[in-house]
Amino acid sequence: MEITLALLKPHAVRNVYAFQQIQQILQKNFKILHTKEVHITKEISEHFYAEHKGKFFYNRLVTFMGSGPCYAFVLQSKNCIAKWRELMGPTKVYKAVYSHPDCIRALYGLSDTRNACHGSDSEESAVREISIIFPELNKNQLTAAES
Ligand code: RTP
Ligand code: MG
Repeated sequence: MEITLALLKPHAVRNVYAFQQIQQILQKNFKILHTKEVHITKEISEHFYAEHKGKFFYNRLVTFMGSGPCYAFVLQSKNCIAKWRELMGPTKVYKAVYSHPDCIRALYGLSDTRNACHGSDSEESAVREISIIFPELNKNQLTAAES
């Protein structure tokens, strides 16, 4: 079993229809171990997206993530990292629309940055990102959920 972090970004949480549709997709495909509404402060966002520091979209991304509440989910299933990223679709919304018109980012993304959702890209990122967003969970619990 694998675990991953899914984050619904501010504009997708504000859009009630998008929020309900994405939640249904999550419930259908994964066991939801933890969920909460989270306000991602500038400090949390800078830590979370440290790998992108210096890129042209970094400031825009950090500002956007703090523009309203996000919704976070710890998901569990076989291959859930790849499965959730497949359901999200390509990072860039214009590519998503052309190549995977049914994916979440094609349906609810607004721009390359406001692309509706986030998913961890590896087991290491999943544990790191879950610890940032859910600091109240202890790392041993997370590692146990992965086995
Ligand atoms: P994520 O980390 O959010 O699951 O998405 P990802 O792996 O598909 O994309 P990544 O390259 O890690 O980028 C992280 C987030 O930065 C924003 N971004 N904006 N050209 C742009 O304006 C641009 N490129 C990336 C997106 O919000 C992306 O999800
Ligand atoms: Mg990424």
